Amino acid sequence: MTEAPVFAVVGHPNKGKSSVVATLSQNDAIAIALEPGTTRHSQAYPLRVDGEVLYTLVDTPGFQRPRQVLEWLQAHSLSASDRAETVAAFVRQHRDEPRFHDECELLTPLVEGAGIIYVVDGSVPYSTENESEMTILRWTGQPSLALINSIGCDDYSDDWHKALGQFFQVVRKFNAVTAPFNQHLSLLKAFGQLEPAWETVLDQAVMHLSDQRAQRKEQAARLIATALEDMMGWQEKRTLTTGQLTGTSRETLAEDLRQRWYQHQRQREQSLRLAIEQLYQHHRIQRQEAELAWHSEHDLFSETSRQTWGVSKAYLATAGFGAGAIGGAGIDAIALGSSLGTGALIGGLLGAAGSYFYGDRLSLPVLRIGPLSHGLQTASFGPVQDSQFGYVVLGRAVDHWWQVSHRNHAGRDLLDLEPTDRHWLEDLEPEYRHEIQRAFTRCRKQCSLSSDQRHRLTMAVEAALDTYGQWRQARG
Ligand SMILES: Nc1nc2c(ncn2[C@@H]2O[C@H](COP(=O)(O)OP(=O)(O)OP(=O)(O)O)[C@@H](O)[C@H]2O)c(=O)[nH]1
Ligand SMILES: [Mg+2]
Repeated sequence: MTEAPVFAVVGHPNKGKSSVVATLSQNDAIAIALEPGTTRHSQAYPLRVDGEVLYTLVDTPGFQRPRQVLEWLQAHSLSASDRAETVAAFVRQHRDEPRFHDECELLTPLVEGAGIIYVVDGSVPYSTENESEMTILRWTGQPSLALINSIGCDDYSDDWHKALGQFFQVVRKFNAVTAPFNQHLSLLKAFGQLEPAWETVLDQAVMHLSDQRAQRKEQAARLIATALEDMMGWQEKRTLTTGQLTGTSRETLAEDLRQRWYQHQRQREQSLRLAIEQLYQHHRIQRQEAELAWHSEHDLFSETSRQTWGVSKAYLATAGFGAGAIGGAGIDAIALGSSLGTGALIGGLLGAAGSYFYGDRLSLPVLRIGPLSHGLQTASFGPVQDSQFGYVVLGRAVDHWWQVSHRNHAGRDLLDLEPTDRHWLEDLEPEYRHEIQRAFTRCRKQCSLSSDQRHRLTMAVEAALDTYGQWRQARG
């Protein structure tokens, strides 16, 4: 098989070279910073899929003294035919000279056969200063592509385009932070067309990356479905002796189990988020909501979450489950203390800790005390009595997945999970809506799903991921 291509990402200091490397190699560990001179040494970052290297990006320091280098090259070249060899000779002779350290670092991969990705900032005006470095790069004779990566808001990309077109075979606009995935693929294809030796291997890379993206979505659906099952069926339990039961007030017991139940749910959501982020090779995302930030609007149990992600009665009615299936029935049952078994008790219903559980619109988990057996009784709290909780978890999970799967690895901003809109679910096919609702009801009643039911929920969640993506796209 042909060796995987290597691309050196080169340019002026502080123009987004490392950002391009981070995005194209899907590596968020690469140092990116406001200060010029962040990258001091060349460093190779292979992109692997299933253990196979598809291509390697080399991050490099920026040019420091391009005019002096070009003067040296011009003084030592006899004809156009020896230019690449003259660049190699420059590197050999100046390797240990501190003043040309950065040039030697960045030219070495090119001398060794790497393709060129030249990065400029299209938000600042074109300057002839760049011409020395572009000339040096042309002298290497390597396949070359220029990227206009706009860091600021102004746009001088037309001028850049014209100038770059004089030096590079292909010129593209590519914003390292915001470029969508299909633009990554299109860059690879463009490179394949520049260099026939790389065409097949880059076509395969495009295929592998597309397959990987589809598989990641399937895996994300599985992770979300499993979390939904866990959270909808979760019960906090404690075994008590008769003495303990009479010594502890039921209120205290209910409060204790309830705290644990909430904590579990919050932590489970956090662990789902981490798993999704790892799936997409994002290991350093900072989220706005801190773990257990109970009082913030970002909290799973906040009123904002309910309003954003909960579904309306009308939605459930159209899902074929009638308004009676939600809210009211559960609350009535608790209030009457009926159908909940011996000793059922409402565990600190409303009000405690403020934001808990969506005011009076949802039925709450309740404390249940099982029958006495061999001097022991089991107290349990949960599962949640209402499917609405599942929709809140689902909406938050799908939104988080979308943000992570559309985030480039050059992104360093906080992940902004600002609430959007609840109505996306109304675009989901009815059969999948039914499937989700059915799964929620089963989890509440049976605490878990059979493997077949879990599979069907996963399919429905995957359809929900697609629906959410389309819905976001339609809204720009
Ligand atoms: N908004 C925006 N900012 C960017 C983009 N690319 C780079 N930046 C910012 O520009 C600055 C420099 O980015 P780097 O990727 O470190 O640039 P570099 O060319 O590797 O810099 P040196 O290693 O110092 O030569 C950082 O503050 C980045 O966040 C972009 O596409 N959009
Ligand atoms: Mg850098």
